[in-house]
Amino acid sequence: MNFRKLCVLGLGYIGLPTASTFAVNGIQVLGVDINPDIVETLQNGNIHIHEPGLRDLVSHAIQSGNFSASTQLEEADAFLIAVPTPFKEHKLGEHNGQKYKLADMRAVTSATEAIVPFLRKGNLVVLESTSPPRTTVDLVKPILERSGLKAGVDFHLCYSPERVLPGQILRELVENARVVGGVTPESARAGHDLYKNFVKGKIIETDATTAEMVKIMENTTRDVNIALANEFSRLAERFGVDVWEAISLANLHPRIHILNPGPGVGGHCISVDPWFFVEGAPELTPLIYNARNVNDAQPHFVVEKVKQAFSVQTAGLREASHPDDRQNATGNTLIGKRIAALGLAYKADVDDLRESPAAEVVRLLQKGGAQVIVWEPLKPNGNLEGIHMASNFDTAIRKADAILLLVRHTEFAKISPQALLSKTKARIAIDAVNAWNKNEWEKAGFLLHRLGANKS
Ligand code: SAJ
Repeated sequence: MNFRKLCVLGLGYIGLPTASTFAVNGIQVLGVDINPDIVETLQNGNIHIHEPGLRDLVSHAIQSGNFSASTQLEEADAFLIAVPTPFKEHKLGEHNGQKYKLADMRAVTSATEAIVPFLRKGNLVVLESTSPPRTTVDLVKPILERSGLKAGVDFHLCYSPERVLPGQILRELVENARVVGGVTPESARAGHDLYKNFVKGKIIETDATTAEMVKIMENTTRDVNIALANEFSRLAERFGVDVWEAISLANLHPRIHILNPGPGVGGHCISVDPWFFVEGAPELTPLIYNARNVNDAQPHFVVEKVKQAFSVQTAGLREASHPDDRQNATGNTLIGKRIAALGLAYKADVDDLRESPAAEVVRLLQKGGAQVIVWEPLKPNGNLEGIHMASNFDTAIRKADAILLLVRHTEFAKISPQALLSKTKARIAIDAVNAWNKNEWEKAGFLLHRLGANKS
């Protein structure tokens, strides 16, 4: 099948890179977003997202004459839906007393409804938004069929998950293998033909529900494995072991690859998608459910580490070498303490603050009585309710009692403790992401506490 014109619904982290990539590969693309500010920003030649290379790509797309943005759809050969599927803010599901989060499918529903008046015989519709299994056949298909046309007969319908890693989206979009699941084999073939315009990785055809499940399985696997690493960090502290050393040694085994512990799992994918399985089958998903809860609880563990750092300082110790020291850290140690938190993004070297575990740590510290100032170099004007952002690094650290590293941004990993001495009164540092070298920091005169390490 040949596609001359494509409508991309949703111009966010996935929609905009995908739309521009199609445009620079010769397809005429209309990018549609319900947010007029985003459309205006793009029409003025700016972008609203930080992603390496995206600014250049979008301007090439615009210069090619193939890309335009609008709040209104038009007829096209293909429609691609890339809108968010977050979870519901105020409603939880429950199974045997265990609460779980529910997918909020309103954006997918209204994007699909918006296509109906423009749908024509021979069109292709692709859903890319990560969605609970069976969304394509049970939600999207019936809505599109309100047009009077039949999916798989009059028009093609596919699910194709995006699998790109924020920070490397442009490269992975082209190079990663692409799974295209059709409601019929012909639909999958049509999806294949669309993506082959730019995908260099393999394009594999399957059915729509398998493609949906593949995507959630990928992110669930990562979530469960991170939960395991986070649990190892807790165990290592209990047993007086440095988890980072232990992980690097375990990973010498040819079939073991343990991920990194940290302040928790954030972002709009890995902390959300596993709930789609739990929602679909709560009685079949105890492991997935518990892993989610382990990761959601990890910010509390970081807060305990901070409390411990202050109480150890009071006791005149270096890193607590016995588990009891940890338990002795009282809830009062945070009151009145000034903490400079470095990083607010959900992970290293991105500017995305959504579902950020760093923000959760900051909120918990504040709840505990600490005054926290945050410096996020990739989003200096970021605005999260109740969180005090510094205007620069020096202001954040100047009057701090402790410096807490929450995100492993490259520029934070490069910080020289020696150079900090004259800029801050803090002599306690807490590293939740294993970016700083203990010897180096202690040589400079700091007490460095690392998550997952109580080794003296
Ligand atoms: N994290 C850890 N330890 C690790 C790795 C990550 O604590 O060892 C944390 C990160 O700091 C972050 C969270 O997990 O808070 C998620 O980060 P990530 O880099 O694992 O993943 P995302 O959410 O940026 O992107 C994922 C990717 N999925 C997989 O790697 C299986 C990406 O390929 C997907 O396209 C994306 O989700 C998505 O859109 O679903």
